[in-house]
Amino acid sequence: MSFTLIIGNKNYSSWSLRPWLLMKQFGIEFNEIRIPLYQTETQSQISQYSDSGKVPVLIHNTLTIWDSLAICEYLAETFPNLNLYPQDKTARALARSISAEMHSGFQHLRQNMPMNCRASKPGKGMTQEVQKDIERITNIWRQLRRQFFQEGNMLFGKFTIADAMYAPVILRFKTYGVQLDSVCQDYSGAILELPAMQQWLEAAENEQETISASEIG
Ligand SMILES: N[C@@H](CCC(=O)N[C@@H](CS)C(=O)NCC(=O)O)C(=O)O
Repeated sequence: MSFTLIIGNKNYSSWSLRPWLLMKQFGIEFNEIRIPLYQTETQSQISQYSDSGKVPVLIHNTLTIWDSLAICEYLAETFPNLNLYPQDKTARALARSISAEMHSGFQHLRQNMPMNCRASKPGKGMTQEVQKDIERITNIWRQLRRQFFQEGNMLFGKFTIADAMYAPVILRFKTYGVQLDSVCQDYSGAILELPAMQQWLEAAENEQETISASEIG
């Protein structure tokens, strides 16, 4: 099987991190093509792979799949034995719900605290609406950690698509110094310690491009 994942800058591309981390965590091998975003040639480069004009894009043999959640779900179906979503149907429904909620929501957080792995801007970007987004996210984490703590240190015990979907938020919380309680801190710490996350952060550190819209504050 041949997979190629097209991603954006590791420092900024929150959507790219999701399938990238998922594939690394489950040992699904892929070729990586990185396209720096918002440069003159970005759109023509992305259009070689997808008409969506956006990354991530996954090429699997002759099939093109775009949009981070669609890619994750496609991989879950392609590797049913790996349990990319929890095996239990009830847990899987929950994992799908929170993944979809992340995919379509939390606009205030996204807008005011753009992912910028290299930066440290404690206190920047906080508004009442952002605070509400953070409260919703941390409530989800607390509830799941209570429910699944015996099975491991990820949201559903073992690493699943849900953790991949929330990984960029953990990087945002780190950059903007969002204060977390001990449960959420432990969960964030466990994600940040994953070798694949460390690898992503190291690569982000070494990138040269900057995107001014993400350098707010
Ligand atoms: N909902 C899409 C969003 C993808 C997206 O917005 N990607 C951004 C980078 S993080 C992008 O490609 N931007 C390039 C552009 O708009 O020119 C997904 O989940 O993949």
